Amino acid sequence: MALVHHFLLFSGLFGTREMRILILGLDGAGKTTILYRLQVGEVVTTIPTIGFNVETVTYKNLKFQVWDLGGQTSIRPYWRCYYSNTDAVIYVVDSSDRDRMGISKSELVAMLEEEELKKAILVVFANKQDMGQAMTPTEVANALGLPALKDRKWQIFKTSATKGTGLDEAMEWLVESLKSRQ
Ligand code: G3D
Ligand code: MG
Repeated sequence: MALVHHFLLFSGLFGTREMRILILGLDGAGKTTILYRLQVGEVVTTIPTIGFNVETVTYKNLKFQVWDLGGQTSIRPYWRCYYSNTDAVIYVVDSSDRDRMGISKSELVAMLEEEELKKAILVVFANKQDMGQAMTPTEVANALGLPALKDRKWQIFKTSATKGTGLDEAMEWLVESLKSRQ
């Protein structure tokens, strides 16, 4: 099933209520590539005065917002402006970046503690699976501490954003999960 078909499902299923999905992860994980892969509309980049990029794609009543985690701690409080009414978080990991897996975990853990994200469904994209040295989804899940998550609906998928593989399956799971939660 093509991605666009999933979004038709999304927009049909959830009526007029806006669905908000954050795509987060360390820089270089593949978030922007994934956003363009969704091919549902124009990507608008805004740079709030505080100086971090937020990329947004709006498709009907669906809103995807993307920014990089990690780096400066001083700008973190400003992320909160974007957390409200978040239905799902797509967390993107560069599976071949073993050195930064620990940072990726601590960023994820910190983010999941946000009150506004307590009910958000978590979909992890173990991205860059086309790279020879990529960790398997199970290895990524364990490195991120996913099995220990409490009161969180989550799933991990292997993806290659550049090859376009795995994205359909992941989005399909997300659609079904959001549907069953309505
Ligand atoms: P970000 O938005 O999370 O910071 P980007 O990440 O989408 O900008 O991707 C960072 C780099 O990784 C890009 O390469 C991009 O092409 C590459 N990339 C993204 N997804 C994959 C993937 O699944 N496999 C491989 N091999 N590369 C991927 P450049 O060279 O443009 O910086
Ligand atoms: Mg980017």
